[in-house]
Amino acid sequence: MTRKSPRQMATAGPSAAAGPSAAAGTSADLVLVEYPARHPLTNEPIEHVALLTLNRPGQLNALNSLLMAELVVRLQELDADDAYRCIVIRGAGERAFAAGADIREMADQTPVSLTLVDSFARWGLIRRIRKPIIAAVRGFALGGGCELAMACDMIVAGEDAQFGQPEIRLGIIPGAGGTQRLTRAVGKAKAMELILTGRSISAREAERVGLVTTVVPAEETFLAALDLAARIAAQPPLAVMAAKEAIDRADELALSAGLEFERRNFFLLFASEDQKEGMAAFAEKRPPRWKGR
Ligand code: CO8
Repeated sequence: MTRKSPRQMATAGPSAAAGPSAAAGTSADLVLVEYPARHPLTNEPIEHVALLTLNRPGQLNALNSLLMAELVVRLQELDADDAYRCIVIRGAGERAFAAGADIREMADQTPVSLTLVDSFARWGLIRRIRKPIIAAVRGFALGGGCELAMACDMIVAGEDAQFGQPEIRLGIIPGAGGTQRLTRAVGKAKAMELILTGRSISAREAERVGLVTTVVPAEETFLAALDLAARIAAQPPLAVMAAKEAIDRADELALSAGLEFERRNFFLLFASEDQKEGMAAFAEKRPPRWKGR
């Protein structure tokens, strides 16, 4: 059953379901929520899938601190709600996922103000979300926008997507994981070229170098991301979480420690009802009914 917190009730109504709005008034408007996500053609709810829309289309969804704070709160709410098993993030409009951190907001910062506010700490909280997150990217995913897409677990890119870390052209460097995640995703040689020149790459090049999961015609991006989310949400949620956790360790641990981590998660899942159900359903030649326990 779908549970809604008062925050969710405030923005999950018909206006959110109808699609991104052009004007963002309150901080809640900066991230639109759809719980559950609805199929854009049939309007049918997509079971266990939630949709978040970055909603500053007039600024190409530039990530200001209010938007980032709202995004993290929404992700944490979804992570804590058993009704949702997979999350899709997209940008409002067709021009951008997000064209970076808000440059106007950043322009007058000092090392002291950045240290005191430490808004980048929020990015660490995104990493702790245990449910899979899919970025549906159309148009620009630049700077912080590219970093946000990379902080998600998978990227579904439209053919019109452009990925890049142009910070160097502003006299700075990526600050929310770009030098680390891009390097892990595409290797040092490519990451050096992209970050040191600020060049953007097309969706096809991003696919070639291993940055994105799949590339689809631009107008099918959202649908393809929802379809992927629905296929993941149909899997046993505990196993999905355990798999995500183990895959994430591949970037951080030595192979022997990563294998050990995987083995422990594997053993643990044999304590779940879903493991019994999955194997019984196989033997009985019927579809499994997952409980998430
Ligand atoms: N910040 C603020 N406003 C932006 C941003 C941005 N990053 N990107 C676009 N906008 C605004 C423009 O100012 C413009 O607003 P207005 O109409 O009020 O002038 C509106 O969006 C439309 O943009 P353009 O008119 O520029 O549209 P174009 O089609 O001509 O150009 C571009 C599109 C090429 C994407 C261009 O907008 C651009 O170069 N944007 C900046 C891209 C960039 O440099 N991104 C990196 C920013 S730095 C960064 O992300 C550091 C990350 C650090 C950590 C993250 C913490 C959150």
